[in-house]
Amino acid sequence: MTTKQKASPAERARALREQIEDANYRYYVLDDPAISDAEYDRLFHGLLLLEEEHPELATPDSPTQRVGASASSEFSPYPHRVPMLSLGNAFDEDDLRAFDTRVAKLAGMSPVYVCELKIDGLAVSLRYERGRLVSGGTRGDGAVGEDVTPNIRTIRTVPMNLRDTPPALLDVRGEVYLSKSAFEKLNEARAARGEPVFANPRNAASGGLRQKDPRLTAERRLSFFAYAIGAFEGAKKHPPTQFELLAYLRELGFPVNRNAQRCASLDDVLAYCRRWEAERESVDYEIDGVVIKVDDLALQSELGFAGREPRWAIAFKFRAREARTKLLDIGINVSRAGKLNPFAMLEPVALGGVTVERATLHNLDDIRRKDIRIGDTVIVHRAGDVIPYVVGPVLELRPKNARVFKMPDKCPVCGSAIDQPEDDVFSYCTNVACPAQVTERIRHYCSRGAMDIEGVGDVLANQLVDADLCRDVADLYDLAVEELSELPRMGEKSAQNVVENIEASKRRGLARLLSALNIRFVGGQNAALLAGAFGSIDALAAASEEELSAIPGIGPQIAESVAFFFDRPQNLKVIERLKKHGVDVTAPKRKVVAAGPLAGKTFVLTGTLPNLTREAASESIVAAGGKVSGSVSKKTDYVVAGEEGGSKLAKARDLRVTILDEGGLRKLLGG
Ligand code: 3BA
Repeated sequence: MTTKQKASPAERARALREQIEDANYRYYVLDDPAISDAEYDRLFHGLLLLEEEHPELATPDSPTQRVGASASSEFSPYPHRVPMLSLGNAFDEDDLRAFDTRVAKLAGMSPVYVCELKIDGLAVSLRYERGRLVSGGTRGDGAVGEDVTPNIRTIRTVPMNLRDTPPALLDVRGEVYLSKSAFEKLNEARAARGEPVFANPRNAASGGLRQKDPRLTAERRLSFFAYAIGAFEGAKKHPPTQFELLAYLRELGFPVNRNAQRCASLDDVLAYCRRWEAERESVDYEIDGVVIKVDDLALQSELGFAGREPRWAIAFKFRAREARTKLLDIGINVSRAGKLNPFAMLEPVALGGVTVERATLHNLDDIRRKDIRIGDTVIVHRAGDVIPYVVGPVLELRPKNARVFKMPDKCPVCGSAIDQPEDDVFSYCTNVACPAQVTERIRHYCSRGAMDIEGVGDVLANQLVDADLCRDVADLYDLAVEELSELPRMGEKSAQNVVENIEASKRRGLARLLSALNIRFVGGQNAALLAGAFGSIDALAAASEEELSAIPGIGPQIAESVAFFFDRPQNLKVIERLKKHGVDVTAPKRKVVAAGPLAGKTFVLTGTLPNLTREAASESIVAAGGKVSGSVSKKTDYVVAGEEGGSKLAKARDLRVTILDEGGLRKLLGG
């Protein structure tokens, strides 16, 4: 998007207009945007500035002179009796402060606002005559949209007939959107049929609304939220405020978002924006910001418009979570389980406040399904602190020399053969002694939640494997100070410390040892359950799959994996050597109270509790007859949440599951 340095203002304006027109066309007509909203805003503002500096360049056909784009010819025009406005944007708190100052100055006072979530969908206008839905159209350029009446009728949450005493004529405005869950289902079904998947719910909704065949629209399961009115004639009551207007729309039978809030001050507005930017994942629809409106409708009309934008409303835009960048190459990571994980090596790109240059690519299947090629421009998504992932390629920007990725047939670390199990989307290195696996296993064994051997992290684990001092975790207990101190950057003193820490790890007990051994599906919680149920590693190793899955909280998948682990001679050999070294392989056996106070209750743990470790918490729950599960569902009775409980906490709120803190759990446990 660079314009030549020496270009004249007129040339720059022409170039910008061309790019904007093209983007509009792709966005509105083809439904296939080629640039991000942020890029579009940049172009648009560039042109606005240029035209401000050189007013002679602001021709009547400039995109700045209108909003949106011309309607595509496939649908009949849908003229709006009252124009549909557009919203100015605020990108940070300063922009919001400036908005508030402007409004306060014009109004002569500091007004009350209403904050609404900005649903990331498509604005539509629905016409009701004497309470009956007669037509519906898209916003289009604000003056004329497209008539999509048959498609609107397929949206189940759009009322066909209004309740109460409806006005003679009513245009209701709102957002057509696709819920995240409906979007996922839709994409799964499309993938299963070998059809291309949608990049986001908005594109899927937009495509759905503009289907020629309404049956195809119906399949998309679109939804609707009402938030404004246009024409409004012959009504008994006229709500005096935006907040009451929302309540009125709800009374008439429209779905209205429940999270709208009155804010008496700018500080409240800022707090609302901050809160929802942090909690945007907690609702089942995409939101891309907050719309802030002056509450008093009389004051709204006093404030009026500037061009197409109301002076009484503004959209606060959340920070982007998606960006486009170039996929430079695809690398392979070998995990401690030998799993080959492809990852994207990207041209560094700023996204949500950090620079992203690596992203997850899930697996080969996913790469194929999305048709991601090396050299492609790709969309990268980053939600919260989760590792960024590649959404998909931007096909129209694919260079001729883009390369299809091939999984290597040899392990990139040790050169051994690769196994691709038939019912698995992942490939595995078949060499249990693969240094990548050994290094990762040693690092994990020594990590804080496992045997907690301070001093053995990434670096030392690598050195130990490279110097052939360790081939498995049992070798750790043979390490001598002299050997260690010969390693680069390792002094006598630190070598001494490491050996002492390794010695201390012998007393961690069975639960920690099990979670350190890298058994599939056995993390801290399951390790604690198994240790408490069997009391020693020998008893556990001797248990059959049936005996294992009889333990409360241990499902068939975990049981199978544990039995498999103890079936393998190499693993038993390592355990024998750990025992010889004096590693404690026992645990206090738990007395299970079948009819304990928590009998029949299912718990989910999330976040960090102030005093209890997760293992200790699940131990006590199970000892009291309860069950601990990994994910929140309708069957969950309690979620025990500590600090920073993320999506599980949100889901619990959504499903109205009782949420306890540590104190609440202690009370249930009886003291
Ligand atoms: N409120 C979008 N415009 C909105 C009525 C005004 C308005 C929006 C809004 C102009 C949302 C611009 C398109 C338009 C109806 C014009 C909202 C949302 N309010 N909650 C202030 O959730 N996306 N968008 N829509 N008229």
